[in-house]
Amino acid sequence: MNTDRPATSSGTAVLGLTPLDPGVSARLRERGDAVVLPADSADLDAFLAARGDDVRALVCSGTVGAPAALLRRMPSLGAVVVFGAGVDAVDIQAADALGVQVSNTPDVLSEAVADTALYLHLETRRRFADARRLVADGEWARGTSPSLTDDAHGRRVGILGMGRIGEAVARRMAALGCEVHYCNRRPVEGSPHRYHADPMSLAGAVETLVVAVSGGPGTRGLVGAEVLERLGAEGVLINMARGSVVNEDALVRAVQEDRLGAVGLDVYEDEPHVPRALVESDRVVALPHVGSATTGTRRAMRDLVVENLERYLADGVLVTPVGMAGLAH
Ligand code: 8YV
Repeated sequence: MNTDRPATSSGTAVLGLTPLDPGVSARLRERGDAVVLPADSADLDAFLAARGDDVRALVCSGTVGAPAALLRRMPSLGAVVVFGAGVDAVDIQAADALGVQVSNTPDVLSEAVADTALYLHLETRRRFADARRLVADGEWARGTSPSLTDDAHGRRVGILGMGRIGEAVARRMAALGCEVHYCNRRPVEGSPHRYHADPMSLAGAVETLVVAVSGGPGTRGLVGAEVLERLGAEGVLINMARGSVVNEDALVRAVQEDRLGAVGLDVYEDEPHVPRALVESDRVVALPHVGSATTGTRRAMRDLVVENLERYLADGVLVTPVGMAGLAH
């Protein structure tokens, strides 16, 4: 980290980039020293040209972040405060080189995101939404029988990335009587689950593969055509981490060619765009990135964002800083 830049630099403004959690935007707008502007807008461009020098802290979401070019337009910037656990939308390397600290909102969302993985696991196996539709459409009353589905309990489930969210997913799967396998940079000490050193080995050992690893350059395309092939035509892929971790073209091909049993997705490569082939396939359960979208979790994330911002502005320290080392897979 470049330490030339003083922790509390001379500018005064806070810049919030939308789309951003409405509660965070509202909290920023209440401040006398903050502006909230849409990312990639002419207004932002004009603001940065006139007042880019004043910005000390940037607040953004986990998906609309801060590329190097944006960071460079704010020479007094000392901190990027991210509303989300994933900071892959921020150019961490550029931030580090510029002496800009980055914070995220870890822990507070792990349980909600793991609930989403559990839902996708249940849904890809039990197809409750299809069954529900039979009732809602009156088909059941007209005599249509629900189809038989697959058991969700007792499966061999692989978790790619045994961080805080991965651990929370593992607990849920273990409660369903599933045999949990995982792949991580290194084995987790004391873990009762089966370790695999690489995604190929993990995919070959399980029936359902859950992607729970952080996004970013270190994990881009980690789940590619070969891993999907290894998972096999009966296998299920679940991703509620980052779209970039899965090669979406390879996923689309596997779905189109019936080379995967089912897919449960909450994240995509180019959100909010979901490839038609995925939307239209009966094998795919697709959610609109709602992993952490509960009132309580979002409130906790919001509080942590505000805490990070205030602490940074007061004494140049972030409460939940992200280290470079924590990012690579
Ligand atoms: C949020 C997320 O939906 O935490 C993350 O990394 O992707 C989600 O919790 C996102 O940050 C909202 O902007």
